[in-house]
Amino acid sequence: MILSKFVDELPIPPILKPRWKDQFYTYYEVNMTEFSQSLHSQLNNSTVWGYENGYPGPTIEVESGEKVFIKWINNLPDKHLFPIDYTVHGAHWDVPDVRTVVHVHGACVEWESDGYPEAWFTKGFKQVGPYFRKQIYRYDNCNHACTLWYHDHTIGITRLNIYAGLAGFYLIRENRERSLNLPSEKYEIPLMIQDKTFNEDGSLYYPKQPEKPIPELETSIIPEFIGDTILVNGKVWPYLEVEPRKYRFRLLNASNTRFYRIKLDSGQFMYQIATDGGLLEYPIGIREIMLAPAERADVIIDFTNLEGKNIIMTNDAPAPFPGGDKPDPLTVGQVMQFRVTLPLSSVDTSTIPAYMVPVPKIKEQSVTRIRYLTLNDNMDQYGREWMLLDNKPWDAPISENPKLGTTEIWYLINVTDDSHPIHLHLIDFQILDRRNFDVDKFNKEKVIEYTGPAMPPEPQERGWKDTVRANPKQVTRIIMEFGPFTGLYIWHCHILEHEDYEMMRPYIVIR
Ligand SMILES: [Cu+2]
Repeated sequence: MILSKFVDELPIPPILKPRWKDQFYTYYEVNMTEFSQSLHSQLNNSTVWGYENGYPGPTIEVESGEKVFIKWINNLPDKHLFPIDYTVHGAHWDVPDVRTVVHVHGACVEWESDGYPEAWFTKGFKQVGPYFRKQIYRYDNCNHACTLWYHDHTIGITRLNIYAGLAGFYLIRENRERSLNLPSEKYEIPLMIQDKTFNEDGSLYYPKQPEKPIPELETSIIPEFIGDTILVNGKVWPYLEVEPRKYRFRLLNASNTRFYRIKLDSGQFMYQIATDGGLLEYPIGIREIMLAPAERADVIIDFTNLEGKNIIMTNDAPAPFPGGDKPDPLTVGQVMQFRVTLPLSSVDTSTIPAYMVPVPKIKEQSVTRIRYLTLNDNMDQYGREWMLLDNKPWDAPISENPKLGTTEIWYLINVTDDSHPIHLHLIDFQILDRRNFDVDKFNKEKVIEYTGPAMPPEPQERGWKDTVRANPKQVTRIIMEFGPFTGLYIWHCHILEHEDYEMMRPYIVIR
């Protein structure tokens, strides 16, 4: 079934209203429910899951430093929308099918409120996972202004819960950013990009088995999910009417596996102003931007003098990345359309500033510990791909235990053929460099022999990051200071099919 492109308007998720707000703190309640929603006007409504009856969920907007409490409430039915593989870690027969736990991606947050994958809970908190600590999460929002997002993180079924619709934006604001006079209010729009596949009846499709089925299993996890349709903010190939002026877009790749290399078919520049962790030192003009799952980029697009033009946001990243097929330019090679059809409602006084905020480089001399961590590709007892971090499964004893306030460098040694977006909870890091190395020699002798020079991060990555593309046959080095909280966090690949099986590890920040 081929759906027409650019026939539905881009939805913009509403801003969530707090239940309580005073000078000391803010309190929200967020319900997770199942409902039906139109994802394209030529499709029957689809059954989805969402926060506050919306997919994507409502946007949560907070100030930097604001104390926020959120009660995440599971009001989902007992039956899952998608087939569960009970051989996957944490998703065995002994736990209920429908479990949830919410993680604010990129949040500086105490561990008990971070959404640890084994801190899941069911409807009415009737059953909870072994690491469940509290019903009401506390967020200190110690980040600077940035684009974060909240999403499900339940052990063994994250890929299914997010695919069902459990994701939304979480924006942190700050006067430092307001003073820059960037495009704001209705000229500031979040764009959550995802890929999905539909059944004829309009329901969402998620495979029960990989392309080469596993005969012993009724349902098996797949090595990656690649959808044949692109959605932005929960609409298939939407359009957005814009005024001939500057806009700020907060781009988020919330797909299971698909990477996007985004361009405008007008060939014009986008001005990137922020990375995962907030503003860059200065805007950079770019013609394309790469976004792996969970990566964000804030860009300003200037539609001035483009009255009457239609501009398509395109994608030419192979899927899976980088070894997969190039996207069909007529379908998944397109993301959405901008129509410069609205009259200019007032003079555009917003600016693209020459300088934004300091982004001090973390000094390599301050490092107290270096860790060498491999990204591995193994095979399980069914002959399936079994991707690991540091060659250890989720359940192996904790091996990464940084001390509070110390700085470490992690060498992400990728011996696989895929690019893996590696995400650390709690902290933001900086990318030092990437470097090709001899994989065969490493596999045999466990020594890194570089085969090329160290390559600095791309200009679009030279800010605070919480997710980094660790490319195949490269060593990617990141540097970070651990804090301000101690406790149990995780690091993982953000390809959801990898994270569920089982490219995810706990780490602990100790005193
Ligand atoms: Cu991965």
